[in-house]
Amino acid sequence: MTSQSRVLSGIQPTGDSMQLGNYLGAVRNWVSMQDGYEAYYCVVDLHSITIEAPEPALLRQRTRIVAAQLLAAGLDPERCTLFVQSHRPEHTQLSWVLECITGFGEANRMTQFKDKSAKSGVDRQGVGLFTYPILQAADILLYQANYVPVGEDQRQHLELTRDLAQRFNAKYGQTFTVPDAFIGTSAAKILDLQDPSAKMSKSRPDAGTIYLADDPAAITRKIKRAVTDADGDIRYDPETKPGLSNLLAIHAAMTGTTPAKVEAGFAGQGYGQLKAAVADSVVAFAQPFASRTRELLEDPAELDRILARGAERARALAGPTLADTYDKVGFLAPAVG
Ligand code: ATP
Ligand code: LTN
Repeated sequence: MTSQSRVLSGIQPTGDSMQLGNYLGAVRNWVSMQDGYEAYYCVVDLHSITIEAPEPALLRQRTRIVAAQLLAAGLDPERCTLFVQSHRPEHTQLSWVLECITGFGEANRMTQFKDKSAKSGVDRQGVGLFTYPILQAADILLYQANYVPVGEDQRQHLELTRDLAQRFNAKYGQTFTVPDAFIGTSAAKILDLQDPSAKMSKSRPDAGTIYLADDPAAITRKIKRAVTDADGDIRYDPETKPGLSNLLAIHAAMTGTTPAKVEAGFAGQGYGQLKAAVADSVVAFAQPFASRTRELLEDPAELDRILARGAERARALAGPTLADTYDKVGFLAPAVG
């Protein structure tokens, strides 16, 4: 047995495809962390109903789509454990205990709740969105993960997870590994192409979001119409030139270099040339990715088998952590036999 560090991360099956920010900010790192880490990746369907639950058949379909896209992106079920959150009841079972040690004010400080509930208004928002970060903490702590590869927007949720792990450990004795966020650099926050003050997201208007399932013409159109600025200078400066810097960051991530090198390579050229190059680099990835995803989706039974095997493997870690937690809290164990 090796004692490799463990990683765990999750993605919601919201939308009909992942978007470029999911891939560059998180999933790309999931793929590379399969080597050198014991890796657990989860399609967090429970989290995905916190804003609004889609038609049941659509949610099932989206769950398979995300799983297929993760495999198309390079996850290998032989080298990682890929599973669906709702297949493991331990997630909600641990979440309850963590909810009971989370302060109301502490949960209320989560900025994602404020952002996401603004649309419907807090009074009409379901309570699940409020407790969302606590379920996320349960996802992570059940597996004793050391690292959690996520985008920048998840930093605060990881802080809460660490706080809850430390609080529980202090009260009941060592139970949970305290995880670290693993957040990349320039691609950790890909911005909306139409509104560079917001992150790119599946739940924002289409024009600002590149879905990896978009066809080449749509990808090219969205990038050509991306909001930049009027000074015409190709310079990486996320503070004063967020739109343009976002394009440089995307191009750098897609071509395996740094924004500074992309900037240098485009010295003296115009925004049009840069945008054309960015579109080409994204299309070069998205096209084979989309056809691989389609192939995988043609055999849903095989996808379901991969996910079932993943859930079985996940049980080997989640089960003992939950049992230990319940025992420490003092829940009477059911008699055996
Ligand atoms: P939704 O709009 O439904 O909230 P989302 O597109 O924000 O969805 P999630 O499923 O919540 O995506 O996130 C999956 C992973 O992708 C997380 O690690 C998250 O931090 C990362 N991520 C999401 N958007 C971006 C982005 N714009 N840039 C970098 N990383 C991102
Ligand atoms: N909240 C995360 C999704 C998520 C997650 C997790 C990420 C749910 N559970 C556990 C890492 C680890 C988001 O990306 N919005």
